[in-house]
Amino acid sequence: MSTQSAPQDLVVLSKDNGIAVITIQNPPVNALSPGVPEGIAKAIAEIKADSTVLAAILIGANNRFIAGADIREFGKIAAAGGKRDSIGLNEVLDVIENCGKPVIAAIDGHALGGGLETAMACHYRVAAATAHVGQPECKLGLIPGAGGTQRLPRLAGLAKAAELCAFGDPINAATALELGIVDRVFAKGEDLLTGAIAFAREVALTQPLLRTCDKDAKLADKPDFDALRAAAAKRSRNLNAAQRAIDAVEAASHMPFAEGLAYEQKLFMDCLYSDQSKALIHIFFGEREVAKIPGIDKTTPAFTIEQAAVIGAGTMGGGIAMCFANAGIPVRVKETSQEALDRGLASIRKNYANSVAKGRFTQEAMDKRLALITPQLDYTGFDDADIIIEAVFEGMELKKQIFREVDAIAKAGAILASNTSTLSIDEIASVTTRPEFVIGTHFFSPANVMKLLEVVRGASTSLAAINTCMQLGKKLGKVSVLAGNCFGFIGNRMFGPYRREAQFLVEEGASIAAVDQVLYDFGMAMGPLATGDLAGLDVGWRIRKEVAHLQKPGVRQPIAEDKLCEMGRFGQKTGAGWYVYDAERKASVDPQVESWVREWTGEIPKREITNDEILDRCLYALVNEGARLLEEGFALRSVDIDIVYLYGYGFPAYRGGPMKYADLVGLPKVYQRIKEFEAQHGELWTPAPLLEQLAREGSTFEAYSKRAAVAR
Ligand code: 3H9
Repeated sequence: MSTQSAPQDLVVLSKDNGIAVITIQNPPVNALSPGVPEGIAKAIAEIKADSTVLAAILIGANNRFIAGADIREFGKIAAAGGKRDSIGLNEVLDVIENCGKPVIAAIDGHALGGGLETAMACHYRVAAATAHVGQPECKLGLIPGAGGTQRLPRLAGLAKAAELCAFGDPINAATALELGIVDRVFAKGEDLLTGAIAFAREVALTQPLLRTCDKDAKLADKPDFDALRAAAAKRSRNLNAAQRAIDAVEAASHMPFAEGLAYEQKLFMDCLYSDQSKALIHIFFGEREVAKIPGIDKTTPAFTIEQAAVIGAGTMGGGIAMCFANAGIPVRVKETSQEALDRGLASIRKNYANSVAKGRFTQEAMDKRLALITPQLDYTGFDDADIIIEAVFEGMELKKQIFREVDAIAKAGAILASNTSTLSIDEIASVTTRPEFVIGTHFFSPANVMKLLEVVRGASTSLAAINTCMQLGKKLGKVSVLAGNCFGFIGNRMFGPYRREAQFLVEEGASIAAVDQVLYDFGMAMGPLATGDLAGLDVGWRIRKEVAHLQKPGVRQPIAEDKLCEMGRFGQKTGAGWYVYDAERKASVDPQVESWVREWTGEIPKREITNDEILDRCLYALVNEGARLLEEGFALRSVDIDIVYLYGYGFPAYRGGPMKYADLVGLPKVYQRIKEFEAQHGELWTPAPLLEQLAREGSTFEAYSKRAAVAR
């Protein structure tokens, strides 16, 4: 056997008995970074020239095929006006397809994006049973840019190709086989390379050599592309890439391959230059970055959570208990009365039963999950728990009382966590004998659904406790973000000014529906007032009463929500809040509310308010507070704030989160607008010093975060 390495050993070529093996070894995911396409092209040239080689296998090292283009390169390519450090992937795929000898892609792990495109340019594809393939580019605001929209329809048909490119979800090997994307799947335990070599001899060397670009049979069946575009618009609201991906697949239905490829390339480049793609790539890396905490590395201990306990079986407590049960972790749930306990358990059961009815999991799985939840009225077994999470309503005295009690019974090393959404972890920790094990684990409602876990570190919280909770979040299927201990932490501290402005706008004459619609059209999952109704207006009302002594006299406060709460209008749960709700919780505008607001705020002059003002006031209130949080160190990086808003507050991923959005708008512009608001509305709009500084420097929050990380 002979072995030869291509540039930097990213691609290794070996030959054995007439079969060449090209191995990509670019850890961790074998992305097509500069050097890899060149290495493949060089290996193919060598195979072509070597008359002893009859066929070639293309495989990835470490049981991974290719995770796609190197996403880190896209920013550089966009900034350089399309210039790349590497040869274009299309050129290399052309070389593979026209090799003249069969090339077989052997897929293990993932063949995603450019990875699947590379595989499709090969003459055959074989896969391990555990492999996945997909065109996830739209999740990065892109479309496939190396023939994916042209070759995939030729293998899987136009409709399936459009769906795979526009939704971006990977499929497993069995489905890929069914669709014709792969030609053979090996059973678990079979060696992929051995199987691929056998396939080469048995099939590839006995059949005429066919290129994917020539396979036109499946293009005859044309789906309704407009219906596909409508479905994509419903599933991925405002996502340009999903629409353009379908346009490109549609092109395959009426353009020759080369023309379709050129059309795809044009759309790909348009997407690459778009803000949506910059935002989504920021989110891709951000999701991974938030797990990186200065001071925590592989040597930092993390305790295994095998037993959990939750205090409170209300909406939050019940949801948190479900998170543990869903992850297979036994959990005790304590309430103070049988009635509250029964209510909490009934709600958990109903929730699970809904999931079974919708086919999300089986009755058997539901029974298993329920069996992991132990309802109780006392602290029995709490001394065995590795983590105890308090999830009672927002009242400092009650929380302190509970922490005194659990401190007395919890075992040494157990984590004592509070699900508080605003209150001081340090003050709570102060009543315990183990502040290093006291931490905030702020779940978002509904806790069993929302992906965010805000982990809040107190002044004394140990790195081990933080590490444990960050890892626990992962185990519970959450994205964990570390926040510092300030009022409202990251999410709710920013949410306050955001919702304050939404209310002020109504008090100044904007309609309730207009405020919500503008933010919804921007891409938020819900408008700010409707969100208040969903979460319960009483939650904020209770918190405002708790912290009333901290309010600065003479500074304007919103009035309407307190008044609505005094009337018993807490939102969806009472059938009325900003809106009125029918039995199915469908909202309608209640014209009375706007006239009440006019009455309650008679001294505030009413005026026409533009949609631009609604948007800027709500979003820049978020940004200004985010800038303070960043400067004060309560958020580690601007992307941490973005991820909190994405997974906790329904901020659209294609806007990148509030801080990335501001970076993309341009901080000088954001700063100018905030100065205008300051002139009109006073000190609530004083620009954050960091925003002022970065605007002056023409910099961004992202650049500041990178500088700060280097300095740490
Ligand atoms: C594309 O291909 C366009 C084409 O049409 C071609 C056009 C010309 N690039 O997720 P993990 C990093 S677009 C660069 O934790 P897992 C990741 O940041 C691309 N880096 O592992 C992380 O770094 P760090 C289409 C990448 O095992 C580390 O690798 N492809 C890339 O949980 C480990 O990642 C995609 O969108 C990349 N392509 O999951 C696939 N991928 O350690 C994107 C990962 O510093 N990737 N990294 O934090 C994935 O979905 C997952 O990484 C994967 C593995 C499922 C593959």
